[in-house]
Amino acid sequence: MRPFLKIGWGLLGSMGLIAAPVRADTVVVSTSGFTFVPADVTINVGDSVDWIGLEGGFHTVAEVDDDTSVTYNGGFHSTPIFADSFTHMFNTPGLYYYICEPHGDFGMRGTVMVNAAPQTTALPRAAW
Ligand SMILES: [Cu+2]
Repeated sequence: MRPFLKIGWGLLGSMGLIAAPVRADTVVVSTSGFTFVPADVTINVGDSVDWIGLEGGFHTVAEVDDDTSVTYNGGFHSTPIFADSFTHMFNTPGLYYYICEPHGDFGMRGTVMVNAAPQTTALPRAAW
């Protein structure tokens, strides 16, 4: 690439006109006793949460409506029920609450905060 072009692209990038590619991440949540660790995570749209340590279904992951509910609401749910781990990709921003069904009454619950995708700026047409 010619030096002028390198400077040109670098200038556009430094002006915030070129957005870096957004990479999907996976956050791992494990279990310790009757708690999820960490219980509350924050991710971006398109990221996944991988729950591990479900001990063959001894613990489960089931979405509920709020931080007091212990009733599965039809959202994400660990499958198969006897799994050791469960991964779910979040494609809609929002705050999600979940419980471990056998231990929800013991306070085994957590949240996933899903932030909207960062704004990207369209590359303007070249003026030269
Ligand atoms: Cu549990």
